[in-house]
Amino acid sequence: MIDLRSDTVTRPTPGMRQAAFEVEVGDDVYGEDPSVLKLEETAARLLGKEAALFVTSGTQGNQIAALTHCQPGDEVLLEANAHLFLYEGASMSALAGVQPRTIEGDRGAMDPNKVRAAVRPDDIHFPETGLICVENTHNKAGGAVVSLGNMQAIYEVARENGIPVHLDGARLFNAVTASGVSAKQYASQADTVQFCLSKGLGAPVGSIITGSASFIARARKWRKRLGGGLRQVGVIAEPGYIALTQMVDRLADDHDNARLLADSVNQIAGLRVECPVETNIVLVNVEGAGMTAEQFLDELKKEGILAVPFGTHTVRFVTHFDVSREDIKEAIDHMRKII
Ligand code: TLP
Repeated sequence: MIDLRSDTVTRPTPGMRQAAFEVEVGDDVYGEDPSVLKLEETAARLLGKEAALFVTSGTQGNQIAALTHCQPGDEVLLEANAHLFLYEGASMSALAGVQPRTIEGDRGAMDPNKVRAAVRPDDIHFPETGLICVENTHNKAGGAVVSLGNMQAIYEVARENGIPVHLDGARLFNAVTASGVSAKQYASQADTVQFCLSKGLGAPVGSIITGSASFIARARKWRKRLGGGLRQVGVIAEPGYIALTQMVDRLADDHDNARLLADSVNQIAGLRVECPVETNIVLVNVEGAGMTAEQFLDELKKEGILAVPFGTHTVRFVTHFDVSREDIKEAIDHMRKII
């Protein structure tokens, strides 16, 4: 199988497995696991924040951010196709008791003027605007990099109004790799950042939230309330540390492979790449081949290729550590055959 469903399918490297085997562990709820402490310190330093918290997943990180920033009844502004809005089971509403309000973006970037216009005035009828969320790279926009300038402009609006900004940086290091802008620079345009260790960076489990020391102290309590206070967690934190310190540079290979996939797909009549490929995600429209996404995916599966539907006629392919350039060429050959 050539699995292009997501970069979440990457398996831990032999080095990560070995580290998990050998690592010295302690009880993290007592703050005694050396690997977790090392990972959190490293992540905080890398992003230029006071503190960091190791959490089980990107979804948990985003939800802890919403719970820590907001009060029930608040409104959260976010892009119309944000992961937080589309793919987290409405957990913001179910858990934090907040109301999401979406703003249609352009390749994942919200217009700062629209964000300003959406901030609620002080009026007894309205919710308080409790949080603004930005996503970078933007998954549903095909791995688009949201520019630092756009993030700066949104952060400006947020500060004018005393509203915190949370960055869903599940694939922040893909944005860093593609743009040359550092993680610290992106993180400086948000109060809190969540990024995933378990996507292109290859760790088996885990995400990080970074922010001020007081925010992280409150977030730690929310993590505990959600049952996310783990014990001898070094067995997953140590692979996470390897992901963060050794796996960032290789993301460029995934981006090259995504471009190869996109260029080759565009040469197959009936298939069309929907948007520019900036990172490791390729959205392919199959309507011209007279198929729905599901039909195309069924045919792909028969050929041993996996991808996911991203719309009626849109299929998403994600390149990652466990697919080689050869695999991409093979996948293309199968697509040609199907067409
Ligand atoms: N995205 C997954 C699916 O949930 C769609 C994927 O395969 O892309 N933020 C963004 C931008 C994400 O893309 C994801 C995962 C998350 C948050 C949630 O991370 P996890 O899966 O660790 O909860």
